[in-house]
Amino acid sequence: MITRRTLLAGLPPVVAAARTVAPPAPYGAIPSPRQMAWHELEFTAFLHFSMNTFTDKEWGYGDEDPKLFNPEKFDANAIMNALAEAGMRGVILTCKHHDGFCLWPTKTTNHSVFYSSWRGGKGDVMMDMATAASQHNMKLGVYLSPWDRNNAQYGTPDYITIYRAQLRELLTGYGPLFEVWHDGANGGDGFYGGARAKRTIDKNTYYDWPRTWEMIRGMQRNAVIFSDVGPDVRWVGNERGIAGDPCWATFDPVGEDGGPASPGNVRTAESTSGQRHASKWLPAECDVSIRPGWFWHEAENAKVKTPAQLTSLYYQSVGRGATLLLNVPPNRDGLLSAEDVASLKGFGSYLKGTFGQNLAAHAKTDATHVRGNDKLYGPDHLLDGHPDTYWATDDNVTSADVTFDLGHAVKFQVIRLKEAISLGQRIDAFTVERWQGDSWVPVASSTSIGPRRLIRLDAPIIATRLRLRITQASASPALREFAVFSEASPG
Ligand code: FUL
Repeated sequence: MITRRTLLAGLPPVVAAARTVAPPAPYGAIPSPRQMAWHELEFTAFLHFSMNTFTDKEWGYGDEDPKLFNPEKFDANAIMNALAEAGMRGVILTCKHHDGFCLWPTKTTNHSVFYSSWRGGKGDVMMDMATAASQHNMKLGVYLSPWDRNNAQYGTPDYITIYRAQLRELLTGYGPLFEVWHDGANGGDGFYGGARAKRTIDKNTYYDWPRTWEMIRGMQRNAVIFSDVGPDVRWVGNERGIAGDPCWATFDPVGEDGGPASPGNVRTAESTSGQRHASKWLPAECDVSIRPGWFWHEAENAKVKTPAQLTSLYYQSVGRGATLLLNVPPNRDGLLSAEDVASLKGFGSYLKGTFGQNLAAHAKTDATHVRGNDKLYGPDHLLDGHPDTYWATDDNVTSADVTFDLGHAVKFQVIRLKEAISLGQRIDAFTVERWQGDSWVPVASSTSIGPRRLIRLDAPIIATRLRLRITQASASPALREFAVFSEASPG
């Protein structure tokens, strides 16, 4: 007769254990599978490249001659290579900025590459990017500005039909996309097909965003949708690339007047830190340019952020659980400038040199609490590098410690923690200590973890034993990683 005992005895220990101690129930809002995949990207590129590159502007009026667009040496592979080398895992292209010029041969307007001098009107920037992205194992995303200063219909319902047709072309013609990006800059002066007028729209109602988002879901199920209010990823509330500390992954956006929020109408002060215990999983993305402007300008070639500045931004965005969307604008040749490539290279080697190896990976662990005393939830999982395993405690335990015996003196400067976010954001505060002489001495304390928390110490320290103390949690902790790293020099 097959009993439960004989059945379990035949299974590998981990599976058998899975049947005896149930995992913790999720706490609060939890990420969707598309958000889970997006969190793993950490660091992605923005490419602001368009008519403005040739007119030396940041916001084109919309009356520019399409013939001006002519990036003779455009090489999507070279661009992609530099981005991938820097450690970026995805790239978002400005398919259309506010001036309305389209980087793909759209059927919806005459204001596109099709009417440019570039490749005799036969070029398609988006297609080249899609091909290069798949060759470099990079994800591709699109930015399609809702505001269109070229289009005669802007401000009327007909423009919404055009905008959606443009989305349809982009979302059905270039393979899988990871992110669809809409900004909140909307309405104002423009060419508008020759009207040269000022057109204002109602940010809450004009675009009927819920209908557009539904359409996007229908075409690209796995793509996250970004805007000031999500629905998948929120703007961090500034263009400096800096998340709040703490930066909670949960957020309930509210309009500037306290009413309903929409892209372009949100209390951005609250976007930076999110809100603990909000009802939506709506993590922050930090967009920032490697240069002062979003587009390439000759005059800014000497103002490219250094690897050390990028490193500092990385800790203030990725290190606080957000994603870093770093803009690197191609120049008039259609290539990244040497200054930008050099900086990316320096920063990329910092990332590789620093995060290649968890120096605590072989430590002996010991936890004050383990869920059901079951190895399946044991503290070794903090070190196994596996994305799906975690250390957890029983439901009623909201403070607990893990000690790490490193076996020998280890010098490090960076600490990384990750929660098992499929179970929600559970931890409110923690401390890391080292054993010094005859007592535990605090090394660092912090609050939110979520997908990731990096702590960069002012100077390297040496330790043989470390202790992680979860000092406050809203639900029993479920932690995926504890790691320490030695910093490489930036650049
Ligand atoms: C803003 C735009 O107005 C800027 O030009 C830039 O594209 C930035 C990323 O988003 O809303």
